Amino acid sequence: SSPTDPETLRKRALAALTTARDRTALLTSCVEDPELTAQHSPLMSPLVWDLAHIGNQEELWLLRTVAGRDAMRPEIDGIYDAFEHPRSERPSLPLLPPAEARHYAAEVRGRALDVLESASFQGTGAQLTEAGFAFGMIAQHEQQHDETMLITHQLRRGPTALTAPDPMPDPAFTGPSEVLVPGGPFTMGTSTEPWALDNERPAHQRLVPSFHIDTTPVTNGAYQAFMADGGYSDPRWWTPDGWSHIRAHSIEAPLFWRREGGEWLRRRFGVTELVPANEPVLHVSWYEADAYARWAGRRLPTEAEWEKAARHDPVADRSTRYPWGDADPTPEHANLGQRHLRPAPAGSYPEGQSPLGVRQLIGDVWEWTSSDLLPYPGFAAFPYKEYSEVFFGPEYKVLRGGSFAVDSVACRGTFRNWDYPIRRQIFSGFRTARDADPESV
Ligand code: AVJ
Ligand code: FE
Repeated sequence: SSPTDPETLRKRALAALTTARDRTALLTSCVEDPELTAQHSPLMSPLVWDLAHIGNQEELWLLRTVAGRDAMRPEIDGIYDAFEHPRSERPSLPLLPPAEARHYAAEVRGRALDVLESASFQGTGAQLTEAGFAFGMIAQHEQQHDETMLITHQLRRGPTALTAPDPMPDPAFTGPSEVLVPGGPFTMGTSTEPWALDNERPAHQRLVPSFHIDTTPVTNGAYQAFMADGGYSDPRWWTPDGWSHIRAHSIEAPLFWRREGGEWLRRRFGVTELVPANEPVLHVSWYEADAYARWAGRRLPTEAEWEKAARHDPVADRSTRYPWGDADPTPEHANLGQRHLRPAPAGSYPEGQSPLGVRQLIGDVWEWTSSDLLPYPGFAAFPYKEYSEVFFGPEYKVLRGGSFAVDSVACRGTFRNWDYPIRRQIFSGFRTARDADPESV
């Protein structure tokens, strides 16, 4: 549940910031310095840009805005402003070299922890520090970049730099393939989660008609059936934009897959392996997810359907923070936090299932929804328009539920992620849904 007493929140903020920095340190020390400044993909920043950008955002919000300090290095702000330079151009900027970037981020962190120690989390006019929000926001920002940096590692060529144990397999899942979510209103979004970001707010009622949703994310095995049935060469399954995109780029399989000797292989963090049939499919675009669903005679869930499946407790008739209730995630609930560098087999994590039995809504793979990223009724940009507001509109599709690569501080039933429908270097998968038959309601 969500604590409100200042000392608990202060400890929580310290732990969240420390966890994030440990992960950042690992992601930026497991390769040699030249690998930090290299461009591994035009889709991504050099790792050393993420590192100093993490420090720069922390300086901007915790030192300058919360504590009213002067800029430490005003001349670097432009370089680390994500809106000034597209990712593809960042390698040619005069970036702080690795040692300087580490030093800058560490210096900011030292001062930020002093600010945290003395910050008042209550009082009038302290909207940014209320319940430790600014500190939680900065921990979430760093963790989001830690996921981004893990994507850069996945795109990187050469031998693996990161290893982690595989998820412990649960007994193979044998339950029903879909679950009926009865129609009716539910509470979407939140007004009480202390560190929820602006786009998750406020809580509001949504009427969601009855629908069925897959019990687990769509697996590689199911996706291969779509491929074997000629899914990538049949325009019936694709939106016009999706069809022209896969044709123009000769896309015939998920990213990182390759066919060899009649088998599908994939490259995962520098290692090539057989595609595991029972694992949720990963590295598919919204176009691919949408086409698969149409081929299967189904559709992607709307964002509201996804959140109702993940949060609505039909017995208590209220929305919970997570599918399993209000308790913070543990390793028994979900595959989060880069503990594993892959999704767990479909049907894993029985302790993390929803009251209706839907599994793996949190963790494993980000799930594409059919919805555009739009503000909730009553939305107010906070603390800056560039976090969410500038992205609202039909260009971006919403992803929900988090992946194995996201930390629990940046993952909850209300958390919203978004990307262009062509993107697939992200840790994206999906599940499908369908309208309920009138008789079953
Ligand atoms: C919400 C994941 C789309 O990575 O562009 C990081 C998060 N915002 N720094 C992104 C973010 C500012 C954002 N996503
Ligand atoms: Fe950022």
